Amino acid sequence: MTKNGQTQQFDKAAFKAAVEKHLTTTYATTLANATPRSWYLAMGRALAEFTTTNLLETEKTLAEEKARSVNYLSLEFLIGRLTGNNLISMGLYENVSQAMEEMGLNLTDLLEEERDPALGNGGLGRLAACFMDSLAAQEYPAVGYGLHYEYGLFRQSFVDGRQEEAPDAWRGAEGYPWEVLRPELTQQVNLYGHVEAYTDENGTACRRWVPALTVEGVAWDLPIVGYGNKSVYPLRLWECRSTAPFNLARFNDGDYVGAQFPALEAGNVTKVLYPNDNHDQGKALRLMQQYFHCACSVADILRRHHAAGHTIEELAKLETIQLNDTHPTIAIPELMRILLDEYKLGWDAAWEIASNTFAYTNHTLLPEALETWSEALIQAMLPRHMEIIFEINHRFLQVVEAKWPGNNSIKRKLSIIEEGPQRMVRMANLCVVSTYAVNGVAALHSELVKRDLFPEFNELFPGRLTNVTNGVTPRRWIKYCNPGLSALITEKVGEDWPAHLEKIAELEQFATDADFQKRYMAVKKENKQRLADWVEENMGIELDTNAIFDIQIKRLHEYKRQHLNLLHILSLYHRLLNDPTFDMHPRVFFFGAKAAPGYALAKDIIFAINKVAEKVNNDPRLGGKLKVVFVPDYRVSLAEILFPAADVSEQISTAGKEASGTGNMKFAMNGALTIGTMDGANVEMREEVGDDNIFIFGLLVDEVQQLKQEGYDPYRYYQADSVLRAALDLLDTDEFTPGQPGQLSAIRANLLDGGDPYLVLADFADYVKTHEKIDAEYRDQKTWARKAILNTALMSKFSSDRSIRDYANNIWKLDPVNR
Ligand code: 73E
Repeated sequence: MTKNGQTQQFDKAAFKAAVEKHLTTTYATTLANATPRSWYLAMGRALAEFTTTNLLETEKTLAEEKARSVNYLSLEFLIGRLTGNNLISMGLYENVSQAMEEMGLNLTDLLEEERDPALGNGGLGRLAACFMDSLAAQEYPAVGYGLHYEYGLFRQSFVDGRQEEAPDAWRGAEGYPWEVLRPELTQQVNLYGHVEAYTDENGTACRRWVPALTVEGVAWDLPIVGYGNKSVYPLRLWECRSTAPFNLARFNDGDYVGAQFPALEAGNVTKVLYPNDNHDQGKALRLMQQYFHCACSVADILRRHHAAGHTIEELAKLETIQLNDTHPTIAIPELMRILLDEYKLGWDAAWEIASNTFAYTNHTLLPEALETWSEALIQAMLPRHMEIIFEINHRFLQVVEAKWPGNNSIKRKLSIIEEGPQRMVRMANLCVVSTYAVNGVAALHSELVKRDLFPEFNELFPGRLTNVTNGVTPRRWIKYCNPGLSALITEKVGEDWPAHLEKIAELEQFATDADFQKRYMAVKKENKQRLADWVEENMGIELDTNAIFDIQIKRLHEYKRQHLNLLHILSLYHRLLNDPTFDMHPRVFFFGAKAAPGYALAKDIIFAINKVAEKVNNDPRLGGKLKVVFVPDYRVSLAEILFPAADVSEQISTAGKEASGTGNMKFAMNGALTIGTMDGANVEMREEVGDDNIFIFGLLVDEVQQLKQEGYDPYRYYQADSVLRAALDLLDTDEFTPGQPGQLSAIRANLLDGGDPYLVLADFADYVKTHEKIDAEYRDQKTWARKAILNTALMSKFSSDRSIRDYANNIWKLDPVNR
């Protein structure tokens, strides 16, 4: 790496020529006719020439070094735009900016031409993207394996306040400039059919799968560029294609549509990302996606392993496979099938390899998100895998019997197969039984995994269940998205903090420095202005940047309690209109959230917030003190504007429900103060910044559990608290939907008669009181500045570099390989 972080030989004239060449030969346009979009595409292709070369070089080095690597298997990688981020990692941002300027173009504008690749739903997919960035930055040998969805997460718009969904063709008609097709890596994937017994040439009884359908997996690589180094790792995304568009025999029989059936079905497998976050829908096509992903990935891992000259017996020594939640679990029986049926290993030898290769990350305790698949479905689609799952379970239940002799209720509870009218396969149980490590994603969550989800497994396999607290990449989430803050940090602690976030702690000494406070708050103000400009331009709402910017951005889910935030807003509205003594600092409440298309209450909450926003933003009686902004189509590129502009970060899930959260970390790094419950990683953030620099409220996990056990009665809170009552009752009027009362009643009904499953009412009073404290403290700008600076300074633990080092040292046993 050179002094300014440049890892590339950069020849400006050659680069400009390459851009022009792509403009004409790849995109068939002329210099005179080129649109900003064609310039962006041509620039992307010119840059991808560097990354593709380095990707191939990195592959070669790692094979030659016989390095141990991690394979990160995930159905989701929410990578966001690559161009700006890759320029930073390559150390070429300034050079390219200058080159483009010489061609009469503004780099910042060109970067806006890129569509977000939204190949994920929320935190789980975004975590996978941060982890790839940190693996590459620290040169831990890695391949990310995912799916090449034709359509990413739906695009959201609001029509009269209601969410509408549109398909997201993220690659555009021209294709994505950063991706490279790897035809030589194509895999065949089998489906359906039956299992047959046969005797091999040695007289051994064997079994084999006779599939009914074969499809093709085509690999597209996206470059994950190591920050400040020369390594480029592949994010390998599989696209499903049909092997033969026609079944000739059936075609000749005159069955034209039937002959195309395999093509139609195969063409659908990687069409679209399932839009559910923290929810399992159990659709057959989703199981097909999962198997397709696993079959291609496992085959590719074995191909690399052999190409590097290793034997199958050495697999667990050289490769580890991390399962990002249970979505890629079917990779376990897939590897077992290959070892048993293709390599002809005995069960014990195969199990020894497989169970030492896989590790599993649990991301959620929510019962509706724990995956189960019907045995009948697996049996039909993957008959040999079902046999292998039964055998794994059979042997596992013998271990349970040895530990708890004669205890059938424990066996029923731990069994991989759930008995019932429809037998179901519990994917999490299969994972815990078949992997060498299982981790939760924050300290509290991992304790709850051990205590509440898997207590018997923890006894049976001591040491297998551990914690790795999540993190986020400081490259995208500070350096790239907050250039003002980044310049300030660099001035005070030097320029290598993005790769060594520990350095950021040196800012602590400036927290009380009046001059630094001023400059830090000036940067915050600029970032608030950038967001206000976006809102004005895109939504036509005018905002005052002196107001407190209070932001909740995450998927819409009851457990995340956007409706608690809404009730607080309603209480402020009520008090501003009815209590002449009530005073508050002006505040803008921002929301950004997509609801799963089938999640009715979540969509009702979006509608309610939009309706309240409409009224509040136009009500002169409020004197501009209260504004509500629900940004449409919340996505990574919008997050990059929202996080740096926040004064207050809303992290208000019911304690015990949010496994970690990662937005909480991005906000705090960028100097927002958190209002949060003792949930997920909030607990560890409080440990880092100290109780004075975070606003904690609400019931603790054990209090939540106790209250539920005692029999929680939301009406008690409704009757006892007149502010709460006023807020809830507003939802039953036509205040926000003139002439149409009852349009917002579903939320009130869910909270009162529906039993308030996430204890919104129980936490309301403390939440309101804590917001009053925030209001008071914001008025003292010096104190606020000190606290905001301390939040930035004390967040180094939450770099995903630290998370990856924890995985590498404690789970994967992986060493970096420097290029
Ligand atoms: O708390 C977050 C966590 O920060 C958790 O809800 C989320 O994962 C993040 C990263 O660890 C998560 N997403 C899912 N489960 N947990 C999920 C489940 C099914 C489909 C899609 C996503």
